[in-house]
Amino acid sequence: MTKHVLFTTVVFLAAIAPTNHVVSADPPSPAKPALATRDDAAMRRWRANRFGLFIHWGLYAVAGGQWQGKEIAGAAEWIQTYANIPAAEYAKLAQQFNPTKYDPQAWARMIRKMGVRYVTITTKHCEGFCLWDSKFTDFNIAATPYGRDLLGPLVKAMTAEGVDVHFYYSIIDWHHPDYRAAILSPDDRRAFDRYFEFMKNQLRELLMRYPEVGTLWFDGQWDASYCENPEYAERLEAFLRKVKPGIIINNRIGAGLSGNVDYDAAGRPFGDYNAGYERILPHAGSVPLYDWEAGMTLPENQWGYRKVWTGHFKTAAELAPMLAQCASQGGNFMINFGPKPDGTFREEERAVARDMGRWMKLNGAAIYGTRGSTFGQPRWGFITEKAAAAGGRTIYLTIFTKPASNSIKLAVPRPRVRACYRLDNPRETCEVQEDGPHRVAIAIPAQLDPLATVIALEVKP
Ligand code: JFZ
Repeated sequence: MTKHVLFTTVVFLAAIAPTNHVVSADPPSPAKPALATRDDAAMRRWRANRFGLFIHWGLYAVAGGQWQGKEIAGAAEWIQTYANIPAAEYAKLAQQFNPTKYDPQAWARMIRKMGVRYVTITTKHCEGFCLWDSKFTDFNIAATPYGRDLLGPLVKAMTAEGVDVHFYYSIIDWHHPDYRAAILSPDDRRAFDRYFEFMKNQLRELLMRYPEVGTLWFDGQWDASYCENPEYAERLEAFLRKVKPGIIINNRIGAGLSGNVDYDAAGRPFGDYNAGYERILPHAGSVPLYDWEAGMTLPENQWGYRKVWTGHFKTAAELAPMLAQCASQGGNFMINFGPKPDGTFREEERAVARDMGRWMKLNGAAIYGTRGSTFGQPRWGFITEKAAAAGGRTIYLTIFTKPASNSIKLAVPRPRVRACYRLDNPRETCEVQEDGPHRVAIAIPAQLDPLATVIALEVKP
């Protein structure tokens, strides 16, 4: 009887224990991050997707980085702040937001062909404008000449193409009358409490209305009102997990300033993954302790649409190595596009979509569903691994810089090698020679892909 009660209790506790905070005792490796790593199906899918597209779209796209004929320095999606635009003045941009060329099917096709497996779209950025016709504010897409929901058709089209949708939501809101950057009086407290209810209502609305969406990406957590009162973050996270069990949330829901992993009062990290790698990757070869994702802009720091790009912007030649590096360190990589106000993408972005897509179509197996490698960081590129269908594993060697020796040495005994071939043309095998009892030397093909060539090495168990 006692045994039975104990058993029932254990089963019951296991059933109610949050699956999202399983702390592993194993030493960290890119294959198995050590901290608070979920291993349920949704999180495994999130992780296997590896390559995402961030989309920043809102009224700032109408301004395009210019105000009253002047180029405003700083990130285009922050123009309201940088140009000191009064909220009422800024809100008039809604009368000009009319993306008549918005074609969610065309977006979804381009995005699927680009090889990305998920899209994170700004449902509401700091400006407070909502891309869906929210019941809880009139400052939304319904009040524009366009007049109808932008998110629903996107979720439908992406889902039809097999691309997941994640929702970005800013805690900062420069439009809502109850938002406070700091709580300095009891009135501020009451206002911010009302704003907090508004956020909860909007997030519940989003999760109920678009049930396909299972990941929330928070931002704008650094104002004192929110980050100096971490009980808001704790309450918000608990609320969301109740509204949608199994939901995946980035750590910027947390109250910390840095965007890096922060802990709640019980010592658990906020959220399920670290979204703090912003336009920066972890040091090559290091092992982040947590599921993570890096976000990368094409120009230096522009997320929303800016008409005039000056200076350098990244092309696939820089982005492909970043993607491969992220995968080799067990993280996701998300490239950012800022659509134009008419609903189309600028040529520089379409070129990135085409070039990444061409490479991913041939070499995606080296990215999707892989884990980081335990071989350490080589000089010539990046390594990922995956369990092989025939047992054992496949090691993907993504070569960006061809070594002068024309060969790659790897600590694998020759008898363990089952097959070695180039991933973009598996019939073209690569010669593998014994290079000592514990090492092979792999011959690098003569003709390399202009972006990167992947050698797949299948190793028996
Ligand atoms: C924020 C936003 O301000 C920006 O507009 C954009 O949406 C981006 C994705 O997120 O900017 C940040 C947030 C966090 C860091 C840097 C920029 N950070 O942690 O280094």
